Amino acid sequence: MKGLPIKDGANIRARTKPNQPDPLMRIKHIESFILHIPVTGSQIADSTHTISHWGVVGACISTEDGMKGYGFTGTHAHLASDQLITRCIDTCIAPLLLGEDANDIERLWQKVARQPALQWVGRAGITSLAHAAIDVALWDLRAKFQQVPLWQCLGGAVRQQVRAYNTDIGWLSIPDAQLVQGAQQAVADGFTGIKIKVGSTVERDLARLRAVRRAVGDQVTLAIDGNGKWDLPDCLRFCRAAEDQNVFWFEEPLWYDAVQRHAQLARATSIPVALGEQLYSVDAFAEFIGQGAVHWLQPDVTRMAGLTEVLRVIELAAAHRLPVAPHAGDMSQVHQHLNFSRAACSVLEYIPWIRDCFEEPARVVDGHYQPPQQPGASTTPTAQAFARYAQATS
Ligand code: 0YR
Ligand code: MG
Repeated sequence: MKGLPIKDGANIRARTKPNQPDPLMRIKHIESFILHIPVTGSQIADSTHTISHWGVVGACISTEDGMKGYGFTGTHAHLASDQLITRCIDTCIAPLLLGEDANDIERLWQKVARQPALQWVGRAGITSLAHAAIDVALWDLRAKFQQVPLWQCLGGAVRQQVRAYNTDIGWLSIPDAQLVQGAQQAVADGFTGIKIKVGSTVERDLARLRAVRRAVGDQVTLAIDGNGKWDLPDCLRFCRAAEDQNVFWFEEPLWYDAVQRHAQLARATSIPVALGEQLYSVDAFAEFIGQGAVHWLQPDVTRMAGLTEVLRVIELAAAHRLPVAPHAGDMSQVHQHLNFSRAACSVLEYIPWIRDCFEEPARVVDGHYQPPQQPGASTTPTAQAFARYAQATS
Protein backbone atom coordinates (compact mmCIF):
# COMPACT_ATOMS: atom_id res chain seq x y z
CA MET A 1 0.00 0.00 0.00
CA LYS A 2 3.07 2.25 0.10
CA GLY A 3 2.62 5.40 -1.93
CA LEU A 4 -1.17 5.35 -1.67
CA PRO A 5 -2.35 8.16 0.57
CA ILE A 6 -4.61 6.75 3.27
CA LYS A 7 -7.13 9.37 4.27
CA ASP A 8 -7.21 10.32 7.87
CA GLY A 9 -10.81 9.54 8.68
CA ALA A 10 -12.74 7.41 11.09
CA ASN A 11 -14.18 5.17 8.41
CA ILE A 12 -11.55 4.91 5.76
CA ARG A 13 -9.03 2.24 6.54
CA ALA A 14 -6.98 -0.05 4.39
CA ARG A 15 -6.86 -3.76 4.91
CA THR A 16 -3.59 -4.93 3.52
CA LYS A 17 -4.30 -8.65 3.57
CA PRO A 18 -7.43 -10.32 2.28
CA ASN A 19 -9.51 -12.17 4.83
CA GLN A 20 -7.88 -10.42 7.76
CA PRO A 21 -10.87 -9.67 9.91
CA ASP A 22 -11.54 -6.02 10.60
CA PRO A 23 -12.05 -6.11 14.38
CA LEU A 24 -14.63 -3.32 14.32
CA MET A 25 -16.71 -4.98 11.63
CA ARG A 26 -16.66 -8.43 13.21
CA ILE A 27 -20.21 -9.78 13.40
CA LYS A 28 -21.16 -10.03 17.04
CA HIS A 29 -24.87 -10.67 17.06
CA ILE A 30 -27.75 -11.44 14.68
CA GLU A 31 -31.34 -10.94 15.70
CA SER A 32 -34.34 -11.76 13.54
CA PHE A 33 -37.63 -9.85 13.53
CA ILE A 34 -41.12 -10.00 12.04
CA LEU A 35 -43.34 -6.98 11.40
CA HIS A 36 -46.89 -7.23 10.04
CA ILE A 37 -47.89 -3.90 8.51
CA PRO A 38 -51.39 -3.10 7.17
CA VAL A 39 -51.88 -2.54 3.41
CA THR A 40 -53.91 0.31 1.86
CA GLY A 41 -57.58 -0.15 2.76
CA SER A 42 -58.44 -3.30 4.67
CA GLN A 43 -57.18 -5.74 2.02
CA ILE A 44 -56.04 -6.00 -1.59
CA ALA A 45 -56.07 -8.80 -4.16
CA ASP A 46 -54.24 -9.76 -7.30
CA SER A 47 -55.16 -12.83 -9.38
CA THR A 48 -53.51 -15.14 -6.89
CA HIS A 49 -53.27 -13.48 -3.47
CA THR A 50 -55.57 -11.64 -1.10
CA ILE A 51 -53.73 -9.93 1.73
CA SER A 52 -54.40 -7.52 4.57
CA HIS A 53 -50.82 -7.01 5.81
CA TRP A 54 -47.32 -6.99 4.36
CA GLY A 55 -44.76 -9.05 6.24
CA VAL A 56 -41.37 -7.48 6.85
CA VAL A 57 -39.28 -10.43 7.97
CA GLY A 58 -35.69 -9.62 8.59
CA ALA A 59 -32.48 -9.54 10.53
CA CYS A 60 -30.44 -7.00 12.43
CA ILE A 61 -26.71 -7.69 12.28
CA SER A 62 -24.62 -6.01 15.01
CA THR A 63 -20.88 -5.61 14.73
CA GLU A 64 -18.23 -5.48 17.42
CA ASP A 65 -18.19 -1.68 17.42
CA GLY A 66 -21.96 -1.46 17.84
CA MET A 67 -23.03 -0.69 14.29
CA LYS A 68 -26.35 -2.23 13.21
CA GLY A 69 -27.31 -3.32 9.71
CA TYR A 70 -30.90 -4.18 8.78
CA GLY A 71 -32.21 -6.30 5.96
CA PHE A 72 -35.56 -7.91 5.29
CA THR A 73 -37.62 -9.98 2.92
CA GLY A 74 -41.29 -9.39 2.07
CA THR A 75 -44.12 -11.83 2.77
CA HIS A 76 -47.88 -12.11 2.96
CA ALA A 77 -47.76 -11.84 6.73
CA HIS A 78 -48.61 -15.44 7.45
CA LEU A 79 -47.00 -15.86 10.86
CA ALA A 80 -46.32 -19.59 10.69
CA SER A 81 -44.40 -19.33 7.41
CA ASP A 82 -42.70 -16.10 8.49
CA GLN A 83 -41.38 -17.99 11.50
CA LEU A 84 -39.84 -20.60 9.20
CA ILE A 85 -37.79 -17.74 7.74
CA THR A 86 -36.71 -16.34 11.12
CA ARG A 87 -35.88 -19.83 12.29
CA CYS A 88 -33.69 -20.32 9.23
CA ILE A 89 -31.94 -17.01 9.99
CA ASP A 90 -31.49 -17.80 13.70
CA THR A 91 -30.49 -21.45 13.58
CA CYS A 92 -28.98 -22.05 10.12
CA ILE A 93 -27.48 -18.79 8.87
CA ALA A 94 -26.48 -16.85 11.99
CA PRO A 95 -24.08 -19.57 13.25
CA LEU A 96 -22.24 -19.39 9.91
CA LEU A 97 -21.67 -15.66 10.26
CA LEU A 98 -20.91 -14.94 13.91
CA GLY A 99 -17.30 -13.75 14.26
CA GLU A 100 -16.97 -13.14 10.52
CA ASP A 101 -15.94 -9.83 8.97
CA ALA A 102 -19.04 -8.01 7.70
CA ASN A 103 -16.93 -6.37 4.97
CA ASP A 104 -16.57 -9.65 3.10
CA ILE A 105 -19.99 -9.58 1.47
CA GLU A 106 -19.24 -11.77 -1.55
CA ARG A 107 -17.34 -14.37 0.49
CA LEU A 108 -20.12 -14.51 3.08
CA TRP A 109 -22.73 -14.80 0.32
CA GLN A 110 -20.89 -17.87 -0.99
CA LYS A 111 -20.49 -19.26 2.51
CA VAL A 112 -24.25 -19.17 3.14
CA ALA A 113 -25.46 -20.08 -0.36
CA ARG A 114 -23.02 -22.97 -0.74
CA GLN A 115 -23.17 -24.38 2.76
CA PRO A 116 -23.73 -27.99 1.70
CA ALA A 117 -26.54 -28.93 4.10
CA LEU A 118 -28.41 -25.65 3.54
CA GLN A 119 -27.95 -25.91 -0.22
CA TRP A 120 -29.41 -29.42 -0.09
CA VAL A 121 -32.71 -28.13 1.33
CA GLY A 122 -32.53 -24.74 -0.30
CA ARG A 123 -31.40 -22.69 -3.34
CA ALA A 124 -34.96 -21.29 -3.39
CA GLY A 125 -37.90 -20.63 -1.13
CA ILE A 126 -37.42 -20.06 2.58
CA THR A 127 -33.63 -20.36 2.60
CA SER A 128 -33.39 -17.82 -0.21
CA LEU A 129 -35.72 -15.36 1.54
CA ALA A 130 -33.75 -15.74 4.78
CA HIS A 131 -30.47 -15.26 2.94
CA ALA A 132 -31.93 -12.18 1.24
CA ALA A 133 -32.52 -10.48 4.60
CA ILE A 134 -28.98 -11.26 5.74
CA ASP A 135 -27.29 -10.11 2.53
CA VAL A 136 -29.20 -6.81 2.48
CA ALA A 137 -28.27 -6.24 6.14
CA LEU A 138 -24.59 -6.63 5.19
CA TRP A 139 -24.98 -4.07 2.40
CA ASP A 140 -26.73 -1.73 4.84
CA LEU A 141 -23.76 -2.12 7.19
CA ARG A 142 -21.27 -1.43 4.41
CA ALA A 143 -23.01 1.80 3.40
CA LYS A 144 -23.37 2.90 7.02
CA PHE A 145 -19.71 2.13 7.61
CA GLN A 146 -18.79 4.32 4.65
CA GLN A 147 -21.31 6.88 5.89
CA VAL A 148 -23.04 7.12 2.51
CA PRO A 149 -26.43 6.12 1.14
CA LEU A 150 -26.22 2.74 -0.56
CA TRP A 151 -26.56 4.16 -4.10
CA GLN A 152 -23.33 6.03 -3.55
CA CYS A 153 -21.62 2.92 -2.22
CA LEU A 154 -22.77 1.12 -5.41
CA GLY A 155 -20.88 3.54 -7.63
CA GLY A 156 -22.80 6.81 -7.49
CA ALA A 157 -25.91 8.16 -9.14
CA VAL A 158 -26.69 7.74 -12.84
CA ARG A 159 -29.88 9.79 -12.59
CA GLN A 160 -31.22 12.59 -10.41
CA GLN A 161 -34.58 11.00 -9.87
CA VAL A 162 -36.22 7.69 -10.70
CA ARG A 163 -39.50 7.32 -12.55
CA ALA A 164 -42.01 5.51 -10.36
CA TYR A 165 -45.01 3.60 -11.58
CA ASN A 166 -47.99 3.19 -9.30
CA THR A 167 -49.23 -0.36 -8.63
CA ASP A 168 -51.39 0.51 -5.63
CA ILE A 169 -54.22 1.91 -7.78
CA GLY A 170 -54.64 -1.27 -9.83
CA TRP A 171 -55.65 -4.19 -7.59
CA LEU A 172 -58.21 -6.69 -8.86
CA SER A 173 -60.18 -6.10 -5.66
CA ILE A 174 -60.88 -2.50 -6.70
CA PRO A 175 -64.31 -2.05 -8.35
CA ASP A 176 -64.22 -0.82 -11.97
CA ALA A 177 -65.39 2.77 -11.34
CA GLN A 178 -62.95 3.23 -8.49
CA LEU A 179 -60.13 1.75 -10.58
CA VAL A 180 -60.59 4.41 -13.24
CA GLN A 181 -60.84 7.12 -10.61
CA GLY A 182 -57.69 5.93 -8.85
CA ALA A 183 -55.78 5.83 -12.13
CA GLN A 184 -56.79 9.40 -12.92
CA GLN A 185 -55.84 10.51 -9.42
CA ALA A 186 -52.40 8.90 -9.73
CA VAL A 187 -51.83 10.78 -12.99
CA ALA A 188 -53.03 14.01 -11.37
CA ASP A 189 -50.54 13.33 -8.56
CA GLY A 190 -47.70 13.28 -11.09
CA PHE A 191 -47.30 9.57 -11.92
CA THR A 192 -46.41 9.02 -15.56
CA GLY A 193 -46.76 5.26 -15.15
CA ILE A 194 -49.37 2.97 -13.61
CA LYS A 195 -49.95 -0.78 -13.48
CA ILE A 196 -53.23 -2.63 -13.24
CA LYS A 197 -53.78 -6.24 -12.31
CA VAL A 198 -55.29 -8.78 -14.69
CA GLY A 199 -55.80 -12.52 -14.43
CA SER A 200 -59.48 -12.68 -13.52
CA THR A 201 -61.43 -13.26 -16.74
CA VAL A 202 -60.17 -12.14 -20.13
CA GLU A 203 -63.38 -10.19 -20.80
CA ARG A 204 -63.47 -8.34 -17.48
CA ASP A 205 -59.79 -7.47 -17.59
CA LEU A 206 -60.00 -6.22 -21.18
CA ALA A 207 -62.88 -3.94 -20.20
CA ARG A 208 -60.90 -2.59 -17.24
CA LEU A 209 -57.80 -2.04 -19.36
CA ARG A 210 -59.76 -0.16 -22.01
CA ALA A 211 -61.57 1.96 -19.42
CA VAL A 212 -58.30 2.97 -17.75
CA ARG A 213 -56.59 3.70 -21.07
CA ARG A 214 -59.51 5.85 -22.15
CA ALA A 215 -59.44 7.75 -18.86
CA VAL A 216 -55.69 8.46 -18.65
CA GLY A 217 -54.98 9.05 -22.34
CA ASP A 218 -52.19 7.83 -24.58
CA GLN A 219 -49.26 9.51 -22.86
CA VAL A 220 -49.37 7.52 -19.63
CA THR A 221 -47.32 4.35 -19.37
CA LEU A 222 -49.82 1.58 -18.63
CA ALA A 223 -48.60 -1.89 -17.66
CA ILE A 224 -50.60 -5.00 -16.72
CA ASP A 225 -49.73 -7.80 -14.28
CA GLY A 226 -51.25 -11.29 -14.34
CA ASN A 227 -49.35 -12.76 -11.38
CA GLY A 228 -48.88 -16.05 -13.22
CA LYS A 229 -52.54 -17.01 -13.34
CA TRP A 230 -53.49 -17.57 -16.95
CA ASP A 231 -52.57 -20.34 -19.38
CA LEU A 232 -51.26 -19.72 -22.89
CA PRO A 233 -54.65 -19.75 -24.70
CA ASP A 234 -56.05 -17.09 -22.31
CA CYS A 235 -52.93 -14.98 -22.70
CA LEU A 236 -53.05 -15.21 -26.49
CA ARG A 237 -56.74 -14.29 -26.54
CA PHE A 238 -56.15 -11.36 -24.20
CA CYS A 239 -53.11 -10.06 -26.07
CA ARG A 240 -54.79 -10.25 -29.48
CA ALA A 241 -57.61 -8.06 -28.17
CA ALA A 242 -55.29 -5.70 -26.25
CA GLU A 243 -52.76 -5.04 -29.03
CA ASP A 244 -54.19 -1.57 -29.70
CA GLN A 245 -54.11 -0.44 -26.05
CA ASN A 246 -50.42 0.50 -26.00
CA VAL A 247 -49.62 -1.83 -23.09
CA PHE A 248 -46.14 -1.08 -21.71
CA TRP A 249 -45.61 -4.65 -20.55
CA PHE A 250 -47.55 -7.79 -19.64
CA GLU A 251 -46.06 -8.99 -16.36
CA GLU A 252 -46.11 -12.63 -15.29
CA PRO A 253 -48.63 -13.59 -17.94
CA LEU A 254 -47.98 -17.30 -17.32
CA TRP A 255 -46.76 -19.62 -14.61
CA TYR A 256 -43.48 -18.23 -13.21
CA ASP A 257 -41.09 -20.93 -14.42
CA ALA A 258 -42.64 -21.66 -17.83
CA VAL A 259 -39.80 -20.57 -20.09
CA GLN A 260 -41.09 -22.12 -23.32
CA ARG A 261 -44.65 -20.80 -22.86
CA HIS A 262 -43.35 -17.27 -22.31
CA ALA A 263 -41.19 -17.59 -25.42
CA GLN A 264 -44.25 -18.65 -27.43
CA LEU A 265 -46.26 -15.71 -26.12
CA ALA A 266 -43.42 -13.27 -26.77
CA ARG A 267 -43.28 -14.46 -30.39
CA ALA A 268 -47.04 -14.18 -30.81
CA THR A 269 -47.67 -10.66 -29.50
CA SER A 270 -46.20 -7.18 -29.80
CA ILE A 271 -46.84 -6.57 -26.07
CA PRO A 272 -43.52 -6.82 -24.19
CA VAL A 273 -43.21 -9.56 -21.56
CA ALA A 274 -41.97 -8.72 -18.04
CA LEU A 275 -41.14 -11.22 -15.30
CA GLY A 276 -38.76 -12.21 -12.55
CA GLU A 277 -40.35 -11.43 -9.19
CA GLN A 278 -40.67 -15.17 -8.52
CA LEU A 279 -37.24 -16.22 -9.83
CA TYR A 280 -34.46 -17.17 -7.42
CA SER A 281 -31.24 -17.18 -9.37
CA VAL A 282 -29.30 -15.45 -12.11
CA ASP A 283 -29.40 -18.80 -13.94
CA ALA A 284 -33.19 -18.61 -14.22
CA PHE A 285 -32.93 -15.15 -15.78
CA ALA A 286 -30.26 -16.39 -18.17
CA GLU A 287 -32.61 -19.16 -19.28
CA PHE A 288 -35.50 -16.77 -20.02
CA ILE A 289 -33.19 -14.40 -21.87
CA GLY A 290 -31.61 -17.21 -23.85
CA GLN A 291 -35.01 -18.40 -25.06
CA GLY A 292 -36.18 -14.91 -26.04
CA ALA A 293 -38.92 -15.22 -23.43
CA VAL A 294 -38.60 -11.86 -21.65
CA HIS A 295 -38.23 -8.16 -22.47
CA TRP A 296 -38.21 -6.58 -18.99
CA LEU A 297 -36.31 -8.17 -16.10
CA GLN A 298 -37.84 -7.83 -12.63
CA PRO A 299 -35.46 -9.30 -10.04
CA ASP A 300 -36.21 -8.70 -6.38
CA VAL A 301 -33.60 -8.51 -3.59
CA THR A 302 -36.16 -9.94 -1.16
CA ARG A 303 -36.71 -13.13 -3.15
CA MET A 304 -33.31 -13.80 -4.65
CA ALA A 305 -30.54 -14.22 -2.11
CA GLY A 306 -30.19 -10.49 -1.65
CA LEU A 307 -28.63 -7.59 -3.44
CA THR A 308 -25.54 -9.64 -4.27
CA GLU A 309 -27.48 -11.99 -6.59
CA VAL A 310 -29.63 -9.19 -8.03
CA LEU A 311 -26.47 -7.29 -9.01
CA ARG A 312 -25.52 -10.34 -11.09
CA VAL A 313 -28.89 -10.17 -12.85
CA ILE A 314 -28.40 -6.47 -13.58
CA GLU A 315 -24.98 -7.17 -15.11
CA LEU A 316 -26.58 -9.91 -17.21
CA ALA A 317 -29.30 -7.49 -18.30
CA ALA A 318 -26.71 -4.87 -19.22
CA ALA A 319 -24.81 -7.42 -21.31
CA HIS A 320 -28.01 -8.16 -23.24
CA ARG A 321 -29.12 -4.52 -23.36
CA LEU A 322 -32.33 -5.43 -21.57
CA PRO A 323 -34.12 -3.02 -19.23
CA VAL A 324 -34.63 -3.82 -15.55
CA ALA A 325 -37.62 -2.81 -13.44
CA PRO A 326 -36.99 -4.22 -9.95
CA HIS A 327 -39.99 -5.81 -8.27
CA ALA A 328 -40.84 -4.17 -4.97
CA GLY A 329 -41.01 -6.97 -2.40
CA ASP A 330 -39.21 -4.40 -0.22
CA MET A 331 -41.68 -1.72 -1.33
CA SER A 332 -38.67 -0.14 -3.01
CA GLN A 333 -36.76 0.85 0.16
CA VAL A 334 -33.68 -1.03 -1.10
CA HIS A 335 -34.35 -1.16 -4.83
CA GLN A 336 -34.42 2.62 -5.18
CA HIS A 337 -30.65 2.53 -4.56
CA LEU A 338 -30.24 0.22 -7.57
CA ASN A 339 -32.32 2.48 -9.80
CA PHE A 340 -30.18 5.44 -8.79
CA SER A 341 -26.89 3.64 -9.42
CA ARG A 342 -27.52 1.31 -12.38
CA ALA A 343 -28.34 2.61 -15.86
CA ALA A 344 -30.29 -0.56 -16.76
CA CYS A 345 -32.78 0.04 -13.92
CA SER A 346 -34.95 2.67 -15.54
CA VAL A 347 -38.29 2.47 -13.71
CA LEU A 348 -39.37 1.37 -10.25
CA GLU A 349 -42.56 0.06 -8.72
CA TYR A 350 -44.42 2.20 -6.17
CA ILE A 351 -46.53 0.75 -3.35
CA PRO A 352 -46.60 2.96 -0.23
CA TRP A 353 -47.70 0.42 2.43
CA ILE A 354 -44.62 0.21 4.63
CA ARG A 355 -42.52 3.29 3.94
CA ASP A 356 -43.51 5.12 7.12
CA CYS A 357 -42.06 2.25 9.15
CA PHE A 358 -38.49 3.23 8.21
CA GLU A 359 -36.08 5.87 9.51
CA GLU A 360 -35.79 7.14 5.96
CA PRO A 361 -38.97 6.41 4.00
CA ALA A 362 -38.65 6.08 0.22
CA ARG A 363 -39.77 9.47 -1.05
CA VAL A 364 -41.72 10.04 -4.26
CA VAL A 365 -42.36 13.57 -5.49
CA ASP A 366 -44.40 14.15 -8.65
CA GLY A 367 -44.18 10.49 -9.53
CA HIS A 368 -40.41 10.27 -9.11
CA TYR A 369 -38.25 8.74 -6.39
CA GLN A 370 -35.84 11.20 -4.80
CA PRO A 371 -32.32 10.08 -3.82
CA PRO A 372 -32.06 8.82 -0.24
CA GLN A 373 -29.69 10.92 1.86
CA GLN A 374 -29.04 8.90 5.00
CA PRO A 375 -26.19 6.40 5.27
CA GLY A 376 -27.26 2.82 4.61
CA ALA A 377 -29.80 0.90 2.54
CA SER A 378 -32.92 2.68 3.88
CA THR A 379 -33.79 -0.51 5.76
CA THR A 380 -33.68 0.62 9.39
CA PRO A 381 -37.18 0.30 10.89
CA THR A 382 -38.31 2.93 13.37
CA ALA A 383 -38.69 2.13 17.07
CA GLN A 384 -42.37 2.90 16.62
CA ALA A 385 -42.71 0.29 13.86
CA PHE A 386 -41.24 -2.34 16.17
CA ALA A 387 -43.55 -1.24 18.98
CA ARG A 388 -46.67 -1.38 16.81
CA TYR A 389 -46.12 -4.24 14.41
CA ALA A 390 -43.62 -6.73 15.87
CA GLN A 391 -44.64 -10.39 16.03
CA ALA A 392 -43.05 -13.31 17.85
CA THR A 393 -40.19 -14.77 15.82
CA SER A 394 -40.61 -18.28 17.24
C1 0YR B 1 -49.64 -8.96 -3.59
N1 0YR B 1 -46.12 -6.71 -7.92
C2 0YR B 1 -46.72 -7.80 -7.54
C3 0YR B 1 -48.65 -8.04 -4.28
C4 0YR B 1 -46.97 -7.92 -6.07
C5 0YR B 1 -48.27 -8.55 -5.64
O1 0YR B 1 -49.07 -10.22 -3.43
O2 0YR B 1 -47.56 -7.88 -3.48
O3 0YR B 1 -49.30 -8.31 -6.50
O4 0YR B 1 -45.95 -8.70 -5.51
O5 0YR B 1 -47.02 -8.64 -8.34
O6 0YR B 1 -45.72 -6.52 -9.16
MG1 MG C 1 -45.97 -8.40 -10.22
